[in-house]
Amino acid sequence: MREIVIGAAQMGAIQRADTRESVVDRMLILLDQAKAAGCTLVVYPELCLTTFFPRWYMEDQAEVDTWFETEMPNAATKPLFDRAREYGIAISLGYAEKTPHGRHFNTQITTDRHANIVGTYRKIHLPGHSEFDPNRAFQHLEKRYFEPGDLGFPVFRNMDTWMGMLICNDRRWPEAYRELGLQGVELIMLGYNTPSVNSQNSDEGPEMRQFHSDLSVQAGAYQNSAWVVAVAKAGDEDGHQLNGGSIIVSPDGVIVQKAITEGDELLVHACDMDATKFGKETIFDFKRHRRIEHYGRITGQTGVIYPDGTKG
Ligand code: CDV
Repeated sequence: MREIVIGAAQMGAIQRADTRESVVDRMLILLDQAKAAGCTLVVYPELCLTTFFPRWYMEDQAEVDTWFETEMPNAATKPLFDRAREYGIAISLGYAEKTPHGRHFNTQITTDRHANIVGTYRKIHLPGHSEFDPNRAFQHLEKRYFEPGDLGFPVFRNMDTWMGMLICNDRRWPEAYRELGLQGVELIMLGYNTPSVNSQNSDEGPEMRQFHSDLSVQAGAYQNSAWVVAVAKAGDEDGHQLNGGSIIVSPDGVIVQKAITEGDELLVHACDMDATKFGKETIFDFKRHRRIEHYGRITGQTGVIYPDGTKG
């Protein structure tokens, strides 16, 4: 048995005016709760240090850059790293990263139990658009503020486990999980900010959005026989509602923990990494059952091409 007691640290709303320091104070409270519950790993959401700023249209790059971190840890997050080290708890969190070369990524990092960063992932599937769209109920400008991740889908060894990360929209893409699955991933950590209503279809509300989220995460877990921890930033951010519904999913695809609020809330589950073995050695033993000679379109083609040659 290789057990990791995992805390999924859902976070409630962060308003545009909230400081990073006030957010880190909330993250420290969740970390204290995780320590009391015996957690050795805590997962925080996507872009968890600020409000979900891609909903705001900005033209001034200097203003955009105020939402980004140029180093990690930094002055605001150092208390989190210090306490995580003191507690011996590994942490995973998402933030907007500006690199020394001036590149902008939607990033998640994971530390070991000594607060050393041992894994970095930069979001590959960026949803939304890059210019102001008057036809949407609200904006989703990730394509404007970030470039697609340049690190692929790394899997790294931490806490005697093969770990990987995804970020929000990535969870809807089976290719993303499979990239991790093909590296033997046992634990996938992901954070999300999912607006409760589709900006292009007001009929798609919170229940359907939660269904799609759960469906994607459960399928990704089952089909790769891995634990998946999916953690929301939720609640009302300056009048914009985000879904909660954070979950911890077993390698069978079963939800073993689910958030019941849309605020700061810690889910705890003792996850046995050896529980990933059965699926990986039987129905999803990739080396025996995959048929890559028939999968050429997966990497050779982006959009739909119908059999008559017309493009979708
Ligand atoms: N932050 C996200 O990536 N949000 C998307 C929304 C726009 C659909 C998501 O997949 O939840």
